[in-house]
Order: sequence, then structure tokens, then C-alpha cells
Amino acid sequence: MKTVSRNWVASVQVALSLLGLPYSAGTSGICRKNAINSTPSLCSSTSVYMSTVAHIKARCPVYPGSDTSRFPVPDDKVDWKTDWPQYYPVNYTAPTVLKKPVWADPEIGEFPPQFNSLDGSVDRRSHDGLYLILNGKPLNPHGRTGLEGRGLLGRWGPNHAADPIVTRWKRDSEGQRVHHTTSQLPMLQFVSIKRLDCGEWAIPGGMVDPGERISQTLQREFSEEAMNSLQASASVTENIQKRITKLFSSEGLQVYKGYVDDPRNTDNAWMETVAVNFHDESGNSVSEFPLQAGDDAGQVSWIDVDSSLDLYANHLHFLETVAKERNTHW
Ligand code: RP5
Repeated sequence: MKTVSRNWVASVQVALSLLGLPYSAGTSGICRKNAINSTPSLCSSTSVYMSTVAHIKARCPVYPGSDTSRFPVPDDKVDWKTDWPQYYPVNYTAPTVLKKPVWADPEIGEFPPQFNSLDGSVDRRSHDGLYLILNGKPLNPHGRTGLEGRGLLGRWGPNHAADPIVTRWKRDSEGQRVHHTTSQLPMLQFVSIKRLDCGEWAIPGGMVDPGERISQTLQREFSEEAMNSLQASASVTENIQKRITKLFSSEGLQVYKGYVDDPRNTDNAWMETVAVNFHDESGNSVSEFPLQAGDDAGQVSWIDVDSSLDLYANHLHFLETVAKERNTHW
């Protein structure tokens, strides 16, 4: 089995020289993000993005939707720059992906992907800067995951998503804002869905279709997953859509843009997202509609924003930023 870790430093140097960029094992020339729990720094388009962040969910022992175990990767071996000749990641791409649905790439060698570029209508650029290609395959900028191939993800390299965080004030039966007993700060609620694939609560995000604008994805995914717009009658759909369009036309607060610590990530394919908060200040926008789970959501609910929540991937971090920016209970 192949390994990407042998002579890693030499490989990185070769990859960077092909890009015409300098390499330093330190921070020079490398765009870094301090932590998933911190705001990503802006990377210039000529920087190569590598991170020392130890993604956690992307190293979950058993790959989602399968009985395939990842090669265990300890914290100190996540970084590709750490030489680790003993690294033998298992190769797994889900049968659904290998069947070549429209949303998935063919295998490497079967097509000419333009990595780090807008490749026709498929955006293969990372929000975090340039990523490395080794043996024709993109390398996860957050390091080893214990699994090569694409797993459940369709695209080699970044798989782009968008996460709409729809919030409202928590109110009591008289319509007054509720303040948390300890922090004394007003409480927010957000629309959360219970994912059908893993049963975890999550922000109702979804994949950006080729050529689609992020703003379109945010509104479409919220409509499909939380308002079940696909199933509603025409008159109800029109009413819901009007309110949703108005809310999503308001200025959203972008709280995150970058890598997602998603359990589906692999060494060669990973999730990235743009998370945007749309706040129903008066409570008479979408807050008035009964939520209805649709598409790939099992349940949908308004949930209190609180640091003790257990959410999918690193969605809790997105909410933390919302709470801090709006000076509400966390
Ligand atoms: C996460 O997966 C993103 O943050 C987004 O919430 C979600 C998109 O994937 P699907 O829900 O379409 O599977 O990484």
C-alpha cells in the first residue's frame, strides 16, 4: 500500500517548487489557522495552506456509513510535516461515489481535474488558500485522517457547503425576551436539524451545486431541510418562500469560512463551508412558520444556543461566534 508520509518534507518541497513557491518548515510562506475554534486568518492567493490544527471528528475510528476502520492517527502525527513511515491509511471510497453520480468526480486518472482552480463550473479552490497535490491527489490541509480515497465525498479536494444559521430571540409566553439565569444575557434560539445519516443535531447546511452562488445555497438548503419546501402545497410554499427570501436578503453575518472538521473527511477529500447568520429580530419572519423536516433531515427544531450543545462536525464553533458577535448567552 502506498504511503504519502515517506520523505514528506522532500515531497512538499517538490510540490511547492512546482507551484513556484518557497517552502519553510516554519511559518514563512505558509498560511496558518490557529485553531478550528478561532477565526480563520485571510490567506493571500499565493500562499499554500497547511495547518497544525488537529482535526478530531475527521479521525473518528470507524468511517461513517461503513464498517471501515481508519488507520489510527495520534495528535502528534496529524501534521503531514511530521515524518511517519509507518503510516498506512486504509483506502476507501463509498460504492455510491464509485457509481459516478452527477455530484461526484471520476477516479484520479480518469479525468483531468484542475485543482486549486475554478474547473468549469466545479470550484476546486479552497477557502483557505492553495492545497498540495501529491501523486496526483489533493492533500487534506489539516493533515492525516487515517483514510485515503474519497469516502462518502464526491469531489477530490474541497467539497463546498453552505450553512444557514437562522436565529431568533428566546421569548416567554408574554413575548418578553428570556435572559439566562446565570449569565443574565438574552438567549438566542437557532433552527437545527437532526441529520438522518448519523442522528446528530446540526445546522441545516448543504452542498453548493456547481455554478451556484453561496447565497442561493443558503436559502435553498434552509427551505428544503427546515421548511420542507419540497413537499408543501403551492400556496404555502409561496408564502414560506416570500418570508425566507426576505430574511435571506437581509444582511447576513458571516461567522465562518473554511475547513469543516467533518467525520466524512479523508486524506484526499474534505468539507469546507461558509456559515452565515440570519437573525429574525422581531420574531415575525420565519419564526412564525411551523418547522417541518425535509430532504435529509429527520427532525427540525428551534434549539437554545448554549455552549453545552453537542452538534455535528464543528458547528458548535459557528454558533459560538454568533453568540459572541451578538453579545448573547453562550
Ligand atoms: C458539513 O456538512 C457542512 O458544515 C454542512 O452542514 C454539511 C453539508 O453536507 P450535507 O448535509 O449535504 O451532507 O460539513
